[in-house]
Amino acid sequence: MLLIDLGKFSFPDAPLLAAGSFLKFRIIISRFRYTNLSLKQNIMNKHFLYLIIFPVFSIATSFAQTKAPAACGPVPSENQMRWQEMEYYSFIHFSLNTYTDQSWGFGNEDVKLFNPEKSDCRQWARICKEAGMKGIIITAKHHCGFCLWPSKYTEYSVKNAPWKNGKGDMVREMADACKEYGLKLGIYLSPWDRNSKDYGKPEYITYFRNQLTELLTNYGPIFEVWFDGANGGDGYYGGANETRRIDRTTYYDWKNTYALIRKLQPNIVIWNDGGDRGDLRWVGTEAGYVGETNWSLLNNTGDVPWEMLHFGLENGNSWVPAEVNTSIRPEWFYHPSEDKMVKTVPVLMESYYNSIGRNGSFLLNFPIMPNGLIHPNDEKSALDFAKLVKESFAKNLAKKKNTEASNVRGNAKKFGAVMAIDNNKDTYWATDDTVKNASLTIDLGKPTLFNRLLIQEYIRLGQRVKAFTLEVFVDGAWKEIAKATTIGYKRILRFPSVNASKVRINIIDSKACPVISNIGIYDAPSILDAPVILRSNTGDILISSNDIGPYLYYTLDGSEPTPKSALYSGPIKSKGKIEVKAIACDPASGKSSPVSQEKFDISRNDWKIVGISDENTKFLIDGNPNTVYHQRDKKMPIDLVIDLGKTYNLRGFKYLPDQNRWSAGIVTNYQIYISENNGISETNIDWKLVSEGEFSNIKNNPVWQIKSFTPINARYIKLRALSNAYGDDVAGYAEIDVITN
Ligand code: FUL
Repeated sequence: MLLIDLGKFSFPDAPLLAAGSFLKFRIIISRFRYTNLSLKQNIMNKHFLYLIIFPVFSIATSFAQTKAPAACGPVPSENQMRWQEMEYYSFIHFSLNTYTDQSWGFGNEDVKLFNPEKSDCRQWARICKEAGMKGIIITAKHHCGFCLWPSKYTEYSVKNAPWKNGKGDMVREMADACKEYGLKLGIYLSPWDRNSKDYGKPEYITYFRNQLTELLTNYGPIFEVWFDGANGGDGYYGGANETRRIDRTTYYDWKNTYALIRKLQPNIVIWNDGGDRGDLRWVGTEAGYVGETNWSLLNNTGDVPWEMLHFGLENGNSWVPAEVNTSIRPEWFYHPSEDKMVKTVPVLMESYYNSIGRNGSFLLNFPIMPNGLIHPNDEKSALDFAKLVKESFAKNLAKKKNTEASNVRGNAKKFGAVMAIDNNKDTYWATDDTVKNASLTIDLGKPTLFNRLLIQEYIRLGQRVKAFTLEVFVDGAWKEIAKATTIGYKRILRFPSVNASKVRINIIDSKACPVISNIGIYDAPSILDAPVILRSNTGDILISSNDIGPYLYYTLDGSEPTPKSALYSGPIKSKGKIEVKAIACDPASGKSSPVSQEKFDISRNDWKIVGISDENTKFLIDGNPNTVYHQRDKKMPIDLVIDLGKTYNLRGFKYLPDQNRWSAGIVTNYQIYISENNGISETNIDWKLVSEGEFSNIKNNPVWQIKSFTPINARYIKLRALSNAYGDDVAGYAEIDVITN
């Protein structure tokens, strides 16, 4: 038998095919073994055999090495793939709540309230299109049960509203506008219906499916259906006015409901934060971000705790990617009080990087005003945000640059490093099967400024990468500037601008050989908003910026800061009165932000909240506007007494109300008392009223409230809350401060 020296051939991954080929060759060669031939003839035959075997073998092995990698774990369906590539789309929240200033309707709100005299779905579609979105999901029915389309199965719909004399159909108008603007249409249909008399009974499931059938049959292709997780509780329920609880995992019989949906709309994706696993998952927060580590996997059965929603499940057995939903305002429905609370471009940009930039999609909500339009503030923010995204990713600096990889699958051209920068989403750089640790280097040709890395896996073969680093070549040496975990469909890393001639991406851990379909290097404009200046109760001055990259410069003597001023590198110790001014500067362009400025009075280090043992009182004076202390255990008027630690000559008082989305206890009417008395017992402090009145417009504009009074010596102050913006017995404080003479 003729044995072939396998050492002459390289089988880097010992692929099965090659092993199989080897067996076949042994069989062929055995057949050529003629024992009765002369030695010369045998030698000739042997040479002849090598001549045949070499080419055949080479073809076989190279075929083995250039086969695409096998899928790693679950992969997306075509519907999920199509959805993932949409990346950015909108929610529209519009219902009777819009007219009652509520978040959730009870189900008994009068249909006659619905009369959007200027309603224009084309305005919504135009804004979404101009904002770069690819679709719109409309709240066809929210929890109150009111239907934006004339459903055959209920009277609680637009057909009984004054709008268009009951002849209107908002879902139809939305569908037509989407078509006109080239957007896809999605439907939000609340499973919970606080109007329906049947909610909680088996009959409701028929009603729910009938409505789904109407929506998924009459309005053309629907890309996504959205089933809210809020299910059951109190409600009107046809006049019963009671609490109805359901088991959201079983009540809706999702299995059969899903079958109906897929029959009616085969190309749809199902979002469900309730029962059976849908095609997409919630990320566990409505604040607009998903975990830095984000696997597009979950298990297809079992509970999904918060961590799984937020980070996915590395070894999950089902492809369930993340959709990041948030509203452009604090609330989902329109409230006039939020007209000045529309998210700014830096805040939206943050959500962009923490959703699309973290392997998720971005679902941004527009609340519709009672007149039926999107508010101009919301439009402006969304369009300015779109402009910045466009500018940030306008020019891929890696395009057409020389690229090489430490390993290329089978040394095959079609898996070469260049496939990651060829702007073709269907080609990719891949390594041999055993190589899970590999680098790709892009030579930019000359020192080039950049601050963003965009990287994508070819997820049709599963999500693989567990960790990677980014190095840059500066001044003749490699320097690591970023380290991250998962990639998935798309990952964007932000870092301060660097001026480097080469970029190296190191995949340092992967579930299987990495398969990278796209890499981009960008120089995004810095977001140069005036920095935020805070002082903690220990006196530390903290300066922060909305972007990763700009340098922060400050002064403490009231002078204007410039890039020659002190560079902020961490908390600055301070005592007593101080004025801080700061700017953010982009080192690359040299541009500066507007100046921000804060005046701080005495340090609050020695302050004590008198008579309250709750440790959350620290939030009153921690210098952080986002932390709040609420007094909830007393009836109005509610007193808050502070011992300043020693006597000061006071001339004013400052109050910052709760800044959070579900703000509570915004004090509207107040009295301020002071006392010089050193007695700590609340009863023997001898109080003097120094200021009283209202914090006007505080609910609509919850900024610092400053009240001055005639200077007076005092060690104790008392803020008496007489009423709050909601008429209940809560007093909330983000910060309290005093002004000394
Ligand atoms: C939540 C709902 O309860 C809100 O009202 C809103 O519709 C949001 C998108 O989902 O869970």
